[in-house]
Amino acid sequence: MAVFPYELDFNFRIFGVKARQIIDSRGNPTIEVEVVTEGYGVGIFAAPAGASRGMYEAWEKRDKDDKRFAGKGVYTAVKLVNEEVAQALVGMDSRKQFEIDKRLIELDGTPNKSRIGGNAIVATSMAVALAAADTYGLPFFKYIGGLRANLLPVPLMNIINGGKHAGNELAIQEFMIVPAGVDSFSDALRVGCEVYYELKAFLKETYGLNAINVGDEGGFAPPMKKTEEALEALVKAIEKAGYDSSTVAIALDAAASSFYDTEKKVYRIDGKELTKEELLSFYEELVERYPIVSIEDPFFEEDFEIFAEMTRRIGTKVLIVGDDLFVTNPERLRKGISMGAANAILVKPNQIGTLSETIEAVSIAQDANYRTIISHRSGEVEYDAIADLAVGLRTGLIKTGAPARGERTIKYNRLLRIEEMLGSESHFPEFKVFPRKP
Ligand code: 2PG
Ligand code: MG
Repeated sequence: MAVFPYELDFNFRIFGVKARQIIDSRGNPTIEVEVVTEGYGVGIFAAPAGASRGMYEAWEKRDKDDKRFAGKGVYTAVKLVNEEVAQALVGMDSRKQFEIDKRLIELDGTPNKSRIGGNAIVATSMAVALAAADTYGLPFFKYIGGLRANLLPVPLMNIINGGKHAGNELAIQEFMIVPAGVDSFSDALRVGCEVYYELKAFLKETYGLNAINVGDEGGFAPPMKKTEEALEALVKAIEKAGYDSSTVAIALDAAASSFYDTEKKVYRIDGKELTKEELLSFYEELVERYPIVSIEDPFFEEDFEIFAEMTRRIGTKVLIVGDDLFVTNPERLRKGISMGAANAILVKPNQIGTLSETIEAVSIAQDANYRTIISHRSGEVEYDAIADLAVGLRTGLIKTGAPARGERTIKYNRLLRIEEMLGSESHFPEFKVFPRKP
């Protein structure tokens, strides 16, 4: 096709942008944006929300002074999208994602997207991309990645919740299973579910009925106090399901900023106060004793140096993932790469606010041989686009909670459908997406 008609293809022009307030998986309001093109392509997306948010994330705009929804409403953000943002985007070419995101950033005019709100911007940015894909008649992962979009991700499934996601005393926020030693995504999901059932039975038997209540991401929130208790439970569940560490490994998200005392400069974990050096030794010990392949946010999000030290010491054995550390921000990621801090990045579109910047962060990471993990938030909405992003951007890894609760399963189920769509073209990463085989 010649270039000239491309520009003249008005089907892709944005015809309308409409925002509304809906609620997320915690019952909190969030903004949903719908974009329609002149060729009747429709894209719709809603901003998820974190509980353990990084300090440097794009600003989540909420109506603090409005009593409705206890000050958590997003009415102002909705109004801004329906008026200002809609006016700015209507008529633009929905395929020109980078131009559109630039326009959104300029329109906002603040360094952390606080005027219009990162939540409003991410919902708009993603909805535009989804509308363009729909106008083409392409599945979203194909629109994002074309023929290279054929790598299904290994799921990191959070089946024991602690930290800010649960009402228990576990300092570590997420205890995940990683069914990586299989040949396909569908097998990984099946194995993950089987371990989840066994964990439920084990917890009920050992800790009583209350132990099978679940936290924000659908993982169990048993009344445990110590890190090792949770790890032992995972190991038991994996064994009882008939697997070992050659099939199912373990990943942690410490979300350590949430148990760091910035004044005393200590980490409160397992009833102790640890210095960062002591905490590092504690992680080293855990990695020796358990089949741990990945540790996210092991330290406070300002301390790039200790991330670098940990990467030097055990980065060849385990993924060290920056989430609150990098907040999907290309600038913070570049700084981390230059210092050798971490060797993987958690990728959350709403942390940075636009799809373009998310893609940029993934590209920088991949070029630097950092692993990339597409991720949900603890407060989610029943949308599946991040599943497509994982395949489209070939991240090889996805983190989207327990294989339970609709706002999590919608992502897993989407990956099943993508795998089916790709058929024999689909690939699944080998265990070597992690630094070593456990
Ligand atoms: C995390 C996320 C998602 P939250 O820390 O990785 O699991 O939690 O959305 O609360 O920041
Ligand atoms: Mg995290």
